[in-house]
Amino acid sequence: MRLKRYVSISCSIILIMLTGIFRLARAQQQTRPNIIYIMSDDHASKAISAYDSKLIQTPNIDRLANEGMLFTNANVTNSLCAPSRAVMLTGKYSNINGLRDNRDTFNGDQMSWIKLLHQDGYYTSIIGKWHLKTVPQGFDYWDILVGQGHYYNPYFIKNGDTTQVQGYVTDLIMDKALNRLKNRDKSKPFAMLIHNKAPHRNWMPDSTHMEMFDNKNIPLPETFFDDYKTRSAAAKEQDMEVQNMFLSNDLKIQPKYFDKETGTGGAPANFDAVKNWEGAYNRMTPHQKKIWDAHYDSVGQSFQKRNLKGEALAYWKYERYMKDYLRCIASVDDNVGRLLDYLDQAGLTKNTIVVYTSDQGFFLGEHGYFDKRFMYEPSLKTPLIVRYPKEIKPGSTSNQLVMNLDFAPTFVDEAGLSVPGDMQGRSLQSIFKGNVMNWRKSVYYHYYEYPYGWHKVKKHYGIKTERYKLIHFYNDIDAWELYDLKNDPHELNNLYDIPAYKTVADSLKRQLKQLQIQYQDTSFDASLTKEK
Ligand SMILES: [Ca+2]
Repeated sequence: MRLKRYVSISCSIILIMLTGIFRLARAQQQTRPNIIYIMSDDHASKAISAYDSKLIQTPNIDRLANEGMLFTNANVTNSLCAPSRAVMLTGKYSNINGLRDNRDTFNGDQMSWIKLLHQDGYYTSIIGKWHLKTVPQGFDYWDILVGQGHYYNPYFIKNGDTTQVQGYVTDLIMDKALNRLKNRDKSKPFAMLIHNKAPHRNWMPDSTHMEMFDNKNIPLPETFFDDYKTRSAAAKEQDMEVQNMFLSNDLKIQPKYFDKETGTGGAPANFDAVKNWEGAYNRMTPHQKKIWDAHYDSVGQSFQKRNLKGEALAYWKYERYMKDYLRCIASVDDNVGRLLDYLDQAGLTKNTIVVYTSDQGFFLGEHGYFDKRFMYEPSLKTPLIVRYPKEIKPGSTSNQLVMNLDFAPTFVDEAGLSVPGDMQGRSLQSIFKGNVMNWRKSVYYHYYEYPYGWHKVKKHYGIKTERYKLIHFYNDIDAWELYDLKNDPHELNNLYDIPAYKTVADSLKRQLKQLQIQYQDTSFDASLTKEK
């Protein structure tokens, strides 16, 4: 009798303990954070009012900053679309993940943070621009743009099937993301990547923003008419200048309003700008064209009448470029607002990490440039805002040297998993919580896309510390540049040949060598060879 009771009590205790363990496990499962990673394409920090309110107001992206953390010194490892995406997924530099420039194909068989979360029970999805050529792996659901994607009536590939969808790309991407969030497997935490095409070239606004900025003068950056004095040939020999933008493809002037193109557009020799523009224009439906023409025909007529030359033409191009670029961002911001409203309504705000970033920065006329690629600040730095109420104090700012290399380890860490030893970035969790002890003091950069492709920016690598930046351009040039970022934030004075800075340069060279060893980037050929 006694034994029976003893067994019965013991069983009850074990049952209670097991129930408790199961409950705890389920609670942990439910409290693992959801992750929404929004990445726009070519969105410079200066075009987000939380960073700088001179160009545009972005109240919805600013809301994320007000409720989360704004990073003022987030850097990319290789300022170009596809390489940046490969780094984000793998947490590894281009030399390790194998995608060095836009010609390369991503090896999807390698490990990524999304695969690790998927294997551990996350519902994973990606909507929007993919640009890695191979089929996305590690996603329960993928609905991606074909190639670079189009602003109007783009093609999407949904889990393998291609269809053209009528509408404006930024709205369509968010429509699809919201639809997927509503129809996801709700028993699991989720990780969703929302990748905008906007504000990538050729900057075609939607109908509701075409007149925005019509009566506004866009301030010209103080370095717009740069003479590249003191800098190496690299700064001068690029083909990145706003004054060389295409009238048709970039600035949407119909060919009937000009005799010939007034620039190279930074394009390879066989690129036909007019044909490309006509292709983009003819994607629109008759109704969309009518709205488009009602605005842009008068722009073309005005251009034809004015017969602009020299600096006046360069300034006109800058304003045309910037207005359309900013209008595309206005759509992005509206759609971020739709997402944040949904998260509130669905009760997901508290337990969801929301990231807003870009695949790199972008030149908005600094040094006379557009595009990216250079290790100079406007393209090296990328906007980064993270909201996660459980860890991040609202309205906080971090000026630490963080990188796009850090996304993969951060998401793995936040999901409660061990960060693989071969990921080269670091989890940002300690920074989210306000602890910046032992954070990195320098970042390493390496750009490869030369001489093929666009814009003729020479291959280069370099180191940036909190104070200085040292860059080495190589391949068919052997040129070093050194900047004091504190006294020369616009990077106009190359100090490399100044004797007083030799000690600084030598020290940076030693640190650069260490970073190349740390990131296993020592086997490339930095000699004066013309081939890759
Ligand atoms: Ca990009």
